[in-house]
Amino acid sequence: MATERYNAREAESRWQKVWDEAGVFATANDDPRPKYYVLEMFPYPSGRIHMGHVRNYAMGDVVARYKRARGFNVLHPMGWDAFGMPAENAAMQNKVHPRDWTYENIATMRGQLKIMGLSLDWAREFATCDVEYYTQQQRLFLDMLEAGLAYRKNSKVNWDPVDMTVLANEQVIDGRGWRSGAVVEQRELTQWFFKISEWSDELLSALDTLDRWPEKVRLMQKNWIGRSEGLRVRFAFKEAAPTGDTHLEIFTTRPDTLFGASFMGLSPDHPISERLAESDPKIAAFIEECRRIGTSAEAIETAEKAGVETGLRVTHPLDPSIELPVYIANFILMDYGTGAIFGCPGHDQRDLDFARKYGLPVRPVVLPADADPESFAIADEAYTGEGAIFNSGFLDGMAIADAKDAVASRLEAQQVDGQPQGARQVNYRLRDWGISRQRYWGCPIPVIHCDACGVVPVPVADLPVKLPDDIDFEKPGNPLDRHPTWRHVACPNCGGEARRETDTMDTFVDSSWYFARFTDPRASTPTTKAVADDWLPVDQYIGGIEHAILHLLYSRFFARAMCETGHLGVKEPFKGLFTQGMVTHETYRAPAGGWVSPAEIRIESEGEARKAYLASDGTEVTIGSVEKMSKSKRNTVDPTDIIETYGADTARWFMLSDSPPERDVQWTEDGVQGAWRFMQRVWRVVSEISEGVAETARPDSFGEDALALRRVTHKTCAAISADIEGLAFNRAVARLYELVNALSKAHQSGAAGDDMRFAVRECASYLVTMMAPMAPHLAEECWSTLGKDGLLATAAWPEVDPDLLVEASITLPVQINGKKRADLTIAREASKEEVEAATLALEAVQRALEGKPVRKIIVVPQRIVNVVV
Ligand code: ANZ
Ligand code: ZN
Repeated sequence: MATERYNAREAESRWQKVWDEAGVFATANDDPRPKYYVLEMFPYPSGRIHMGHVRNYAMGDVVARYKRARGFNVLHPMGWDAFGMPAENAAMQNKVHPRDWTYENIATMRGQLKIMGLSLDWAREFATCDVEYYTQQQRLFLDMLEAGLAYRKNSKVNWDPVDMTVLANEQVIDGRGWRSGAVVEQRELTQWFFKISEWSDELLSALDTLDRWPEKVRLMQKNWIGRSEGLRVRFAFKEAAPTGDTHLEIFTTRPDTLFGASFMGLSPDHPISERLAESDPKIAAFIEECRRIGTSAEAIETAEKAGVETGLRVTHPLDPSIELPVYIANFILMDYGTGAIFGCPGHDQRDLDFARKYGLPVRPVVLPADADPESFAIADEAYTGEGAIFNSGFLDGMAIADAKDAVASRLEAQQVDGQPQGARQVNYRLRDWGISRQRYWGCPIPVIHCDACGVVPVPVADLPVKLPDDIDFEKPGNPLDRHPTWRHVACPNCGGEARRETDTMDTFVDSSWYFARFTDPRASTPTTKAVADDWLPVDQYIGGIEHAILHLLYSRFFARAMCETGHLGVKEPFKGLFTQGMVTHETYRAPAGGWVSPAEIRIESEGEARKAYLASDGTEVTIGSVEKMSKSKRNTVDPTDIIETYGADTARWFMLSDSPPERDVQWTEDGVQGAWRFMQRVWRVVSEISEGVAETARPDSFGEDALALRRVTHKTCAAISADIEGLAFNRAVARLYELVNALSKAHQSGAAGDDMRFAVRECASYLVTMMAPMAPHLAEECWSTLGKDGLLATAAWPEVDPDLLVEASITLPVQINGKKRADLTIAREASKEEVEAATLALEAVQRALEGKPVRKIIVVPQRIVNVVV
């Protein structure tokens, strides 16, 4: 029985064509079956897909195919996150239009995805740079503008001097632009914002409902939103400030430490600081220096604490005999709280650093449980732990929480200038989302500036505001600004001369609602609300942890904004979230030190040792550490090469097999070959069975061997179903290896008889059905070889016979006087008498009884045996 080798390349393209022509992955919105929406984070069309994509999409495809087999109407779409800087950089470097560069990349990558055999509804594909898509995004913007969710304000911005654009705080990493790496500067500009702070509290509290999200992602979002409960306190100035203020208002989360205050601090951007600078050159110079460093949270964390005295003084609100000096300090942000603080060096590290530098008193007011109040002192580290309040008058002896409350109540009741001196307040770290970008390749913000009318929204009937095609990339900065005609338009309101907004939207906007657009991608409105509400939330979203904060938070905001503006009725876009690990590979270094790519080397095993040589000239190269695949280390493997050599199924299989999906997976040549050999083995076993084992009707009874095989088959099926539901793909794969072993053993035992023939055929058909989500082409080929009807891609998931899951024997714990002494394995159907007899016959029981007479044996059927002596 000579079986030919499985020719993956030939079979894969053949089945892809069959699926395509039969339209098996097209999804109808009016399908009556229950819905299931599975989505992988859509790719940026950078040029070619990488192994991370293969892993991500292989996982999503397993879920999609499995759910389809389980009778769901599955939505599994694909698109392109297509606006952004790289297209403009390519335009500048290679003189190619960003649009052409982008669409060419999309065409290449679409082709690469197609050879992976993903069960996608390609009819729903779109790119965010498609005019149809960004038209609808402009419409959403106009609705948000009307609802007060989009607004314009003057603000300090992070300016990337290389990319010549504004960056969101989140795009500044360690004081540098996330893309260019240039040191970010502060500039004052008028910018567009989305009012994400509208839902700070809800975005936080609703995290509790997202029980199918990784805990760490929820925690990251929680910290990002950064809710803190505190108190605003008004400190009276001894003499009014030059701004005329008689009080300095601060925000604190630690009112319990108020008696530990030793100075007041103002942000360099505080109005009082700015006024003082007008007449005090020293203060002016200090503020100037702070601006140079920047006031981003990152800059402030890293800079040495520094300040300058103002000469102003305030009185302590709880003890008028205490006076405190007012400093301007570089670590206080203007856009948090009130831009002013009281400094408590004993219990805040920044304040302590500051106090040490300027010789200010350090007075501890929280006493750790085991410390002595007489001798407890603060050295280099502020004490931020629990304890009892001391050195604090009426607060002495209180716990922190009680003291916070006591101070708040006292200051709320205390009046100054006819106003309460304290007011409880909840603060959030989350800032509104600045979306203005001074770039060409993005969605134009649809407003017009008119000298007479101000900011005028573009009327919906005039949409889209299309990007001009003729564009000059020779100079840095925003090409839309320099375009000779594009920006000049008539005011929609008064008809006078006016100018278009030349800012485009942050590309995070594009990816904040694409999941909703997929539900009806050709609609002439952003969504068809009823359709979107049927499909959303996405049941399973899969992507990288790098999007844990921004993309997911912005999407959650957008869903709420779209609810507010009538485009959606679902507030949480992603019910289930899974973040997959990365794909890693060994690194290789040439003698001269440069990185060498895996494609350029050959590995030889010499005994235990592995050595690597340049394929071109045999020079030995050093095998380095295993790292995330990256262009910089040149340790990438091109998915297309792998697929051409081994086939898509092998690549998919290996990606799913080796590690739990949330962990990193190391790509190795051996691993891929192992996966390939397994594909061949499955093909061989299934072909042999299809030729050598006749189709048999279900017999009335089964012999022991046939029954054993059927038990394995059905148990495996139940277990794999649970694995896939739990996204434990590697475990599902491991079970398939075992099932093939069992099948092949049963088949080779040569056991004949209808019962065995039936069991073997059943096992083979279950096997290929269960392999289909991971290795769909091979499974389809096997299905057809087995002579099955129709396409496996549309076949139902196999049924599990519950009777076959029941163990023939059962193991019961045996207790003697309530203490566990032994295990009893016995036939599940054994009678009470049989169980009693077998228990007493156990050697461990005999030993434990030490010859004592047994008073009673209690048998709880299928649970436990208790022997009483
Ligand atoms: C006194 C104090 C004593 C503070 C103490 C802390 C510890 P979170 O929890 O992150 O909200 N703060 C207030 N406004 C600030 C600003 N604009 N820039 C920099 N720091 C500011 O932080 C609130 C705490 O950060 C506040 O509580 C305040 O210092 C400081 F033992 O007040 B605290
Ligand atoms: Zn006008």
